[in-house]
Amino acid sequence: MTFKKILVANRGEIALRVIRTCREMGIKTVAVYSDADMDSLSVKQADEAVHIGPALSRKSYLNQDAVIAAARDTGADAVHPGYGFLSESASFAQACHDNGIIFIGPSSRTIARAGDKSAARQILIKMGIPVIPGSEDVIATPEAACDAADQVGYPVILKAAGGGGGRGMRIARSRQDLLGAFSVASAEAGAAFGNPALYLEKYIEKPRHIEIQILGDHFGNYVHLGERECSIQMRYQKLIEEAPSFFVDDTLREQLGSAAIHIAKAFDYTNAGTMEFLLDKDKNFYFMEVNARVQVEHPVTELITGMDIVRKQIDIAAGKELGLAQADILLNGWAMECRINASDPEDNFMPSPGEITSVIFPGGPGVRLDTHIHDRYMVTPFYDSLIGKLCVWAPDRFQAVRRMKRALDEFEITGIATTIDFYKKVFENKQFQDGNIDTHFLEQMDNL
Ligand code: MV4
Repeated sequence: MTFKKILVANRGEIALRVIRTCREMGIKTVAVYSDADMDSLSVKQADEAVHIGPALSRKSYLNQDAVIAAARDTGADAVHPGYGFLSESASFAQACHDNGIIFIGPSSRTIARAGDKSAARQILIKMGIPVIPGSEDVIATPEAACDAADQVGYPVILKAAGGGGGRGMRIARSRQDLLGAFSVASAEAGAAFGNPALYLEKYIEKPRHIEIQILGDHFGNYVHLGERECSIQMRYQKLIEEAPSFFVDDTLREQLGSAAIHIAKAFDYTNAGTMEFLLDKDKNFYFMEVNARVQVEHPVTELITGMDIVRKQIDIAAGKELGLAQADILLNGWAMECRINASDPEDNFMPSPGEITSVIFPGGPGVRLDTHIHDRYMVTPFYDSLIGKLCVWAPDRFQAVRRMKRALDEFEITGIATTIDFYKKVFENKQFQDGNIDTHFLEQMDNL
């Protein structure tokens, strides 16, 4: 089966990204847009466009009924959710299925199972996949937390059972610390997720965040596409990603890839997915979570494998076999991505919406820019501040760093604040250039 028409249930650079692959595949596209995105490039480049509501996400891009109605009204065979918004909504995936529309992603059941961190943890422990040592389930009292900490040893970290991203997290290096941290973490978790429940884990000092891209089809075939190094984060938001990782050797890559495919099989995972791991300084790895969507940073994997991950997503959703064996996946060269955000590094990375009065894009050998912005584009305050991803490929990391510096120097955006100059500083940093990075790098980087 091949799709005749795909509705792209997203906006901005990822909507454009999906439309581009559809056009190359000869598949008609439907864009959806809110009041704020009426003049967006994805609306211009799609074959059709459907207005789905006001700027507020809840009333447009998160409005499941409006998106399903747009797909039905335009006769779309399938929906590509991109990332964010409805991309990891089990109920949306189910609603697509119930309306005879193919959801380009894992099944609703898989999305639900991957989203239940505590149940996922139990499944993986039974399979012998390394998960971070910690409490089996949520912890009811500070004293129970101390008992769990005595089992795994200090330092420990308290985490919110109701959601990730670091909110409600507290590190404790002693019993005293833990007794004091428990109520604060629980209150923060309750405020952030409406669920004060906490669980506890052994704290991994200065970990690296490494993730493995996998592809799985409906015939039980799986491959992994190597790792992405995602440790350069600010307040748990990824800023710079690269593939491969300076920290991962061939043996570790094979171990991580094999673990990722085992996890995918355990979740009966189909389509593109990412398994996130934390690595300690001794290269021990621990499963953290499944991301059941195409990720922002997928281009760095595409650049070193020569693959089009969105095309593979569409082919798998259309019932095609992977047509790839692990031996076919060759990693060539080095890729890096800088997330260009409309936010001000001089003002605590506060969002900086407004009109782009002029833009000069970088280009030339080994430069890829995934963006929806243009001259006079109005950056809206309603959505994530990501306005583009500047990616480079080069034969090795040293040349990739030099190419990224050259591309950043070419990239000019006026009218709003952006993270471009911040990245110039990072790429001048000796520690970064030497690949000596972990999740605490930015906190420690001098002259931020
Ligand atoms: C951890 C950790 C160390 N030990 N868990 C941050 C948000 C959430 N995804 C999990 N996070 C962490 N969990 C244990 N047991 C360190 C972090 C962490 C982190 C993880 C990935 C990427 C960036 C990070 C930045 C700070 C802390």
